[in-house]
Amino acid sequence: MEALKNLSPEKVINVVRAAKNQYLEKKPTLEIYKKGEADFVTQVDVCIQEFVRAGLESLCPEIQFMGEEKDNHTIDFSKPFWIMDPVDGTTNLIHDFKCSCISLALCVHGKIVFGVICHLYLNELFYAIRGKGAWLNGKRLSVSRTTELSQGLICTGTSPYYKKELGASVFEDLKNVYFNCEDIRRTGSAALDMAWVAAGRADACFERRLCPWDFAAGIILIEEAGGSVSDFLGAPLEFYKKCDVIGGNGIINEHIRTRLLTKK
Ligand code: 2AM
Ligand code: CA
Repeated sequence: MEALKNLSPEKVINVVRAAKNQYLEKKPTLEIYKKGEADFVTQVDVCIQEFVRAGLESLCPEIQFMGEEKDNHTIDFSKPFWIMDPVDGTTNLIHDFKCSCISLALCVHGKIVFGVICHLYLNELFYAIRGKGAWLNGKRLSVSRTTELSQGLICTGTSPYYKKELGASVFEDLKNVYFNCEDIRRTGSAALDMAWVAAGRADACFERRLCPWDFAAGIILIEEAGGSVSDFLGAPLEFYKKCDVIGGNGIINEHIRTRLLTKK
């Protein structure tokens, strides 16, 4: 927790909020570049990342910065680092589907100690501090109490960047969960799925092959709200590679895990 000692969570949250506000006020032109299959980056992603990176650097210059829109190969994982997705839900942003967020987490000695997820269109800012709970606009969050998968609302993503490679097995897994739960939701933002699990709005979420910036802040939100997060085998997530992610209230996670044919 050393890195947090001189760091005010409020100041970090204010940087994230300011990034959202300057985006909403200035709306940078939506120039779109393609990174891979169904995988895009816009001028908005780049502007928000640079705004937050610079703000964090002035607050705490010794903490490294890992961001989706930069080269991260020099990160020393044994030292503290931020993990940021400037826009989680970029495809939504491009379509004006209004379901995107900024996601920022602080990783210290392989553990997330602080996380913020800020909805770009709703007045909803989620944050969590290790040992101090998960919060939404000042209200403490708890995961749902649902115990039966048949009553569970489950968020998922379709891993569209790996459509040819994973598409068939993703939909096989989806079918197995869908026929045993109340219903499925697909927002297009893994970070928001996780924030909404922390808020008890959904009972669990799962998606294959997510990047660390998609799930880092969501981990601490769900855990501090009383739930749990793991990969499809039940192992903790790691922050230097892509992971298959299940987050939930802790009971529903296990029900989902048994329904997934694809364990890797
Ligand atoms: P993004 O909107 O920041 O691109 C959608 O299924 C989820 O997967 C979103 O959270 C999306 O984040 C994320 N995602 C996008 N590109 C990805 C990639 N190349 N690998 C893994 N996850 C990705
Ligand atoms: Ca992104």
